[in-house]
Amino acid sequence: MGKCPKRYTGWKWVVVVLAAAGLTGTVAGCSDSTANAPQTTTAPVSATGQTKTAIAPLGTGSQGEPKQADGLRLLPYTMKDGYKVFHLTIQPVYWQTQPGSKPVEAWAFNGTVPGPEIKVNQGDKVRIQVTNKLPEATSVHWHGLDVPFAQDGVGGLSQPDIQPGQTWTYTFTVNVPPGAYMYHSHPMNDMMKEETMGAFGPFIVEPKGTGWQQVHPGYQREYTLMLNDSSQFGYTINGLSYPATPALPAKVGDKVLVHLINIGDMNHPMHMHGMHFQEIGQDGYPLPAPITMDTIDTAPGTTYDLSFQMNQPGKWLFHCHILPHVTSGTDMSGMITLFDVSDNS
Ligand SMILES: [Cu+2]
Repeated sequence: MGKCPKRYTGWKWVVVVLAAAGLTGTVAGCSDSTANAPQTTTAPVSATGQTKTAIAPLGTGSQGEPKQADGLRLLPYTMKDGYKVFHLTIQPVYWQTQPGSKPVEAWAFNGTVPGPEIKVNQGDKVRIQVTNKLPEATSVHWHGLDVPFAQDGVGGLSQPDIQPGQTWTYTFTVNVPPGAYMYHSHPMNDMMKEETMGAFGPFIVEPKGTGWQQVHPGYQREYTLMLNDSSQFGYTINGLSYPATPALPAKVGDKVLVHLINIGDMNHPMHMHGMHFQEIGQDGYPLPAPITMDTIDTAPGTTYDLSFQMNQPGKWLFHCHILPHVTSGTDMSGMITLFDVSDNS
């Protein structure tokens, strides 16, 4: 018997995806007797044996954060005592990877997969309040941000787990270079399940300064793309499967900064059509010299900062080059997005 891919509620949809991706052998050969069980929206039973709380209806859970061109929502903050104060709530919601697809359960920060984008400036003092509305304990790790140990977010090690109904506050100074980072749950137990269910989000550090143009001299646009291969959602970019992934607008002549983050369990070599790009940073830190390429092999847990010079009009695909990650039967699907570059004339 083969090893079953781990599935939670929404498993039937996952089986369909695997079948469409030509991976039916994995499913057929697995020893999970639930593979043919009737479809259910009943909640999984937590590690403590308790059934979970209700799942928020589809499209709810967001706190009204503005949606950006890359599909991510931007987390607002308030200023208090010199700190940028953010609030995240993690709770069960329904999520669709494309319109019309079966809603599957997600354990999402502020109702979205990925969670909302946190953007700060280098040197900022931040306070992030995390409210746990999951049926089980959680915590949040600030991946790559080099925070003090007590703020590292490892439940049972650097802090007690945040129990259901509790709010925990993280406080730290952003002392890493401008670039791409992320946050994800990191409890003592069930870390794999929580991340599989969507408990992650991007954390972008901008240079010091105010105003986008001031902190990004020479750039016209900035996007963040978070790759995931969770068994719950399939192969996605920013929680969506092509063709639902947003077409990223640009004009000929634009220089575009892209923060590329792999929160999956697999490598994804991302290939760009029509032009080369430069890798300028990795794990938030600048490279000694940019590397010019048209394909970047992204590793789990790793982030990349890329610079694109849009020099031709067209709808230029940017996609994983592992074909089962970008096809569904005969159609393109999954880990694909595109830059929609219009003529500047
Ligand atoms: Cu891939």
